[in-house]
Amino acid sequence: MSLEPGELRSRLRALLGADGLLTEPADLAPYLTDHRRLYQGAALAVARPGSVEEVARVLALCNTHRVGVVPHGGNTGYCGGATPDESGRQLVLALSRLNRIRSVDADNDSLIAEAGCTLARVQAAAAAAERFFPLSLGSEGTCQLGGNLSTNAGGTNVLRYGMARNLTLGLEVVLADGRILEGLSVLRKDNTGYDVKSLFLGAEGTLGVITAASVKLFPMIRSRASAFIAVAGVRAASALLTRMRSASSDRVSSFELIPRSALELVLRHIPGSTDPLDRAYPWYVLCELTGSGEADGLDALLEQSLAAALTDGAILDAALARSGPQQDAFWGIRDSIPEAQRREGAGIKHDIALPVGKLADFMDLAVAWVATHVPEGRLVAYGHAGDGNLHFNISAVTPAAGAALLARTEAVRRAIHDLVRQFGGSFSAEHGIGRLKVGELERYTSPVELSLMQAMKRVLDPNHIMNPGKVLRQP
Ligand code: 2HG
Ligand code: ZN
Repeated sequence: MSLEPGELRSRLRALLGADGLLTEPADLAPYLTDHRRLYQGAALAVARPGSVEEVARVLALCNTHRVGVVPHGGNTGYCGGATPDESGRQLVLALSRLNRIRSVDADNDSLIAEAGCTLARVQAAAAAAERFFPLSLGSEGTCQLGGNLSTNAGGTNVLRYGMARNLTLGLEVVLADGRILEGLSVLRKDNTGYDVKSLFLGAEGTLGVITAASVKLFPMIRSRASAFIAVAGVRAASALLTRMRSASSDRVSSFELIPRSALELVLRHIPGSTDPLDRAYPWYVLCELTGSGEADGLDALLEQSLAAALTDGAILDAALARSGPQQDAFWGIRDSIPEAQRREGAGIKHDIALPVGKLADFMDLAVAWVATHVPEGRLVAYGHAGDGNLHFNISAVTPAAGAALLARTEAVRRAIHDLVRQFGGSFSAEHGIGRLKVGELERYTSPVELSLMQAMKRVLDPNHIMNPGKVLRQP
């Protein structure tokens, strides 16, 4: 029952009004490529529904006529999950007009927001009610809640609060056939059958479109103590994590590992950045303790713990942030690593997770492997070490080495991911699968689990219209 593209566009225009449908090439352009510019797609049009009912009508129409639909949030993903394919026959479904905070319930510590709200807006709405929404990522000013939930985003507070999935109480989802699943529960306890919402978290829009969510809030953060700490290596960093968690009554909320190579990229490419310490060290940790009381004494606690660690030789040096701007400067370094690496030139990215206790053993082997097998590359492995997630990235040693490095991408990826598997790790910790890692999912997922995923796809999207070719290969 395929419709000719012009006819489909006029039906969509009738459903959404002229403002709700973009068809001009210049208007479509920003929706057709991903943040990393890995993919350049084409599309029939971009639908911009202004209500859940409009999303439902668009999906029902597309389902009837077998038109692929690609949900699109803030377009900050790393795996091409929000980019249409090259056929020009898919419809991009932008959620940005669904951008209301529907309610904030401070007594229940919950908030209901629509998918197109930026993450920063959700955080601000929580803060306005003196509450804290802990999901936090470098792209929070641009990324949207729907995308965060659809990719089960992680970020820098996972250690204390968990990933997007752990912060979700309920979802409103439009299914492929246009039915609306109204599941905006704000309950923390609700054992009534299967956890259906869980299917849509991390499904990257392949099973339905998340249009709104109820999420958990927490007591407002009123004190923060941060330090930029030099350590000898990953083993020392892991030991420091254990030590800091016990010493602080588990108030470590972020524990980010930064190698010297990453700090050097930031110093080279990000204007205004400065080295927090007065000499170079091989590895650093950005550690932050947070608390809900004004006078939690976190600065003193951090200072004393680090002084003891220095005396014991557990760390090499540390700079404590003495003010908000100093904390922002530490976070500025951490958050600008991806941009600095992009400015440096060609690189290969891996988003891996390992059991925290195996991180150092893994790194011993992986660092040696890169040094031996990838002479064109310099390792820039950084990230959320507190929860075992490293961005095991490799930058070209010189601009001239870029092409040779990229030519090895597949072989390097295979070697690193095979090693990750040997250590019981994951080849995609927080960036998802999108289009980029469909082959990896097939390689590293057990046949039983993969067949369950395919079965769920068949039940929820029998006509394969939902984000076709993402997560699972098109049959
Ligand atoms: C981060 O932690 C992001 O900064 C991006 O997840 C990681 O660029 C990357 O590889
Ligand atoms: Zn990350």
